[in-house]
Amino acid sequence: MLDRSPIRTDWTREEAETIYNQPFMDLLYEAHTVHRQHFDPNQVQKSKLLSIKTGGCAEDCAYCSQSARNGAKLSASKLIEVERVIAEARKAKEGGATRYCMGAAWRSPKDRDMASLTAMVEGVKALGMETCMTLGMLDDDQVIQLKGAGLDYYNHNIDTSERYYSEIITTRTFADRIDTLNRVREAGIKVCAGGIVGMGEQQMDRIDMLLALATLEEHPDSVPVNMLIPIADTPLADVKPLDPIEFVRTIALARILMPRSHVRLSAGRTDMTDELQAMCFFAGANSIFVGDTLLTADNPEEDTDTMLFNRLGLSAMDVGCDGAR
Ligand code: SAM
Ligand code: DTB
Ligand code: SF4
Repeated sequence: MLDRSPIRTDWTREEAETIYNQPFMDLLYEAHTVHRQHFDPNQVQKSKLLSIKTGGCAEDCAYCSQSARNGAKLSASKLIEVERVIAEARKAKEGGATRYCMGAAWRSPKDRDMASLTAMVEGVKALGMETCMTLGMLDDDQVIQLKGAGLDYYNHNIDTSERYYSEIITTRTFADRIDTLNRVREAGIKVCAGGIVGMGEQQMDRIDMLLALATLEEHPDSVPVNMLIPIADTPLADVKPLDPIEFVRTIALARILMPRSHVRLSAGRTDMTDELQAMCFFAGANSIFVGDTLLTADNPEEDTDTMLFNRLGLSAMDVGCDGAR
């Protein structure tokens, strides 16, 4: 019997594979047991996303609508005004979101953008919300400035396994992503790091992606698991959809390997049934993005999520309460 109860960063490939491939009912039972040890299973955190700079990105991520190198037709915008960000965050708070996540289609921020970015963090924090940003790779000085403004979380996904990485992105390396994650953690900003599944990867890539996160010096505080949203005209537009059971297995493995992290059921919920989402919550997902748009793609309408929460007896986690037991 494997010892699975403590928080571990020394998981092996064999252990992760054994967990992932066990009979589905055993896997669900194990994941839910771990989940209950650390969280209230009836609480799900709600985060709201805003694209603060859309399109025209220099990177070539094969899944993304915002890459200037993909054939996608999204036009590039400038960084939006600080006041607009704060006004949108206020609306999100009124709608029940406790964390506000601001995303930019950049390889990395320019130094001239830092004053606006820090003002956004300060303004959103002043509303009593947790702040999160996702801006691409950061250098030491940028990390220090964001920490100084009070940024709570930085989202930076490793997206897939190291092996599959170059099939998906060629303009940066897996190691570049890990460097930024280490810099963010060392500065004392909480780390949000996950990836995307359903990009034509093998099962071992899903396992290795989660293993890479679970064997970092510290587990990320949040682990978004995105189901690929196929975007027309991108290289992954016609990839074969992932078996939903494999998706639930991925969520369950994330929960078991990283018991105290918020596992976020992220992109792709518009194509998921209520039953599939319920199974993901049972397997340990306890965070979602709310609002009808993610960064550029669709997300379920607020009413749809309210109905889902009511059907399942779920409630939203409060800010300041991370839900952990
Ligand atoms: N440019 C920054 C970066 O890449 O780190 C931040 C924004 S980027 C859009 C944030 C994350 O969204 C990506 O790392 C990826 O995991 C996810 N994402 C982007 N397009 C997606 C898609 N079509 N389906 C699912 N997830 C997607
Ligand atoms: C994450 O892992 N998923 C969110 C958030 N972090 C920034 C983004 C999902 C983007 C989905 C595609 C789009 O909206 O363009
Ligand atoms: Fe740019 Fe981020 Fe999209 Fe990659 S995922 S193309 S870095 S916006």
